[in-house]
Amino acid sequence: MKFFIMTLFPEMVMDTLSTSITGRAMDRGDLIVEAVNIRDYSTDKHKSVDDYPYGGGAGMVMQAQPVYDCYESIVKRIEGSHKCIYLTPQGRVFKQSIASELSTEENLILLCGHYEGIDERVLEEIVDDYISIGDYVLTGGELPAIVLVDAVARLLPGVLHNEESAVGESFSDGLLEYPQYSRPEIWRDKTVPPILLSGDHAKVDAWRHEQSVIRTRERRPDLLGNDDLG
Ligand code: 4F9
Repeated sequence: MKFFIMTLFPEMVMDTLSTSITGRAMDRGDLIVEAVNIRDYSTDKHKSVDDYPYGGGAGMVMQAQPVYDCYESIVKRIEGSHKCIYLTPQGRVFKQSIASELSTEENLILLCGHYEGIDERVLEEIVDDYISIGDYVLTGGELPAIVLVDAVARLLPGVLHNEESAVGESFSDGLLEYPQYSRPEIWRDKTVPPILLSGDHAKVDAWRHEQSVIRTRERRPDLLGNDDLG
């Protein structure tokens, strides 16, 4: 899968995604990320990309022209299918099932806004999907884009080495993950649950599933369709 990220801060996106697992996946070619600087498409002599909002009000609005020309330059280079996503608090709220749905796309173009927003007319022309990563306002769409790429990338073939690690985890079955333990067997007088030392894999699996259900009921009852701890 290839991600194109339309942004005014390409180094913010590339520096972050070049770190750790996503960075190694990029080095291997299992994940391709290209940040495209919207400012490079400004036709203004001062390379400006924003202007005052019609109707007045605080802040600046990203202009349609550089965003549209940036988008067009990307689409021209894409061979297969693509989908353009604008990261905005006004979108559908991102969750694991959306990451899973997006992981089947050939090319994703992510649009990161800044200032008070982007001229509505270019959004109408190019955006296929509006996605929020939660009900809060950030200074721009870059962090949400990074979150989306990370969540989708780890579902792609080859990105995680352990084939099981993207399967038996939180949310893949709608439950939170069970508690984990590692050495030493006793730490500050706290022991490891004895069943994990038993070597009985069936019993370990049953215990872990039970812990996932208990933990989900306690911490995220909404995931079980409950609003309270009933
Ligand atoms: C985008 C916040 C997606 C949450 C973009 C300011 C944003 C955001 N989810 N906030 N620009």
